[in-house]
Amino acid sequence: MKPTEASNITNNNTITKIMVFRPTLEEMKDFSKYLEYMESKGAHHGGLAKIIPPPEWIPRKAGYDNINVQIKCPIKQVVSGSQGFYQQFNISSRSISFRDFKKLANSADYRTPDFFDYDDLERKYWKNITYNSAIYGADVPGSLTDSDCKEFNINNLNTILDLINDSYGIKIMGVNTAYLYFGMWKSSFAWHTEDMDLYSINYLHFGAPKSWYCVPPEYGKKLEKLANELFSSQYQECPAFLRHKMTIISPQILRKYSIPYNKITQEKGEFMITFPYSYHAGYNHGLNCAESTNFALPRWIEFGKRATIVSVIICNSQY
Ligand SMILES: O=C(O)CCC(=O)C(=O)O
Repeated sequence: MKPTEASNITNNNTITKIMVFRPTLEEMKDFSKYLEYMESKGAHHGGLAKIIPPPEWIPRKAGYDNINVQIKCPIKQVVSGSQGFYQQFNISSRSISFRDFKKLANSADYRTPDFFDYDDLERKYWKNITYNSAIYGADVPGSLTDSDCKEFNINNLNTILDLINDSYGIKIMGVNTAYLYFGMWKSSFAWHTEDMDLYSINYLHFGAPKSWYCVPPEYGKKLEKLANELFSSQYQECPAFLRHKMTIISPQILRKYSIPYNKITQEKGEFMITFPYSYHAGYNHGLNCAESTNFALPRWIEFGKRATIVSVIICNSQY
C-alpha cells in the first residue's frame, strides 16, 4: 500500500517528513524486503517511520490481560536542568512485578494529568519534566510476541544482524535480542542514536501512546555540535556523551538553534522504525508496554564501520 506522510514540525522546509506505511500481511512476510521498499520511498531521510500493521496481524493471541513479568531493575528517572536543557539520572530501584507497576503508574502520584489533546500533554511534559520522577521499567530482557508469529517478529527479524548470532553464537542483549519497556506518564528516553548506529524497531503492545522527536541523519552532526556547546562540561569529560543516554533537549531549544526535527506520536498496535544515525528522544503518555530491538540492512554496514571506530576511539570506557 502507498505510504502517507505524517508530521513536519520543523523550522526548515527541506526536511523529509516522517512517512507512515500500511503493509498488507503478505508484504510483512519478508521484513528486510519491506524495509528496503520503505527506503526506496525515501523513508530513512525522515529519521523515523511509522508502520501500521493490518488488523489481521496478531502478535499475541492470548492478549495482554494476564501479563506476568517481573521488572527486575526499574529506574527512577531524576531530571535536573532548566529552560529546555536537562540531564536525566537513572537510579536503580527495587524489583517490581508488572501488576504492582501498573498500580503505581495509575496512582495519584504518577498518573497522567488531565489534558485536552496531545499538544496540551506535550506542554505539561516539558513544564513538569524535573518534578515527580517517573519510574521506567526499561531494558527488560524478553518478548510478548508469540514465538510462532511469522511476520515482523521482533525476537526473530532475520536481518543481516542475525548473522552475528548465527555465525559466532554472540547474543548482545537488546541489540539482537528483544527488550521490553514498561512505561508510565513522563518516563522518557534521552537523545541518542542506536549502538553502532544500527536501525531499531519499536512495537507498542498496549497502553498509552509514546511521543517521539527525531533529528534526521542528515542533521545529526548539527545536533551533536549544539549539544557539545550546551553541555560543555559533559563534552569535556566524554566527547561522545550523548551515547550515555542522559541528555534531554526540548523542541523549543531545537527551534531556537535551527535544528530541523520531526515529531510523531505512536499509538498502541503501531511500529516505529529508527534509521541509522537518526537521533531520537521521547516520552510515554501513561502506562504502556513496548518491545524493541536493533537490526541491520546492507545499507547499515558503512554506518557500522564509522560508528565502531568513533566509539572505540572516544568512548571506550563508557560501554
Ligand atoms: O521506548 C523506549 O524507551 C526506547 C525507544 C527507543 O529509543 C527505540 O526503540 O529505539
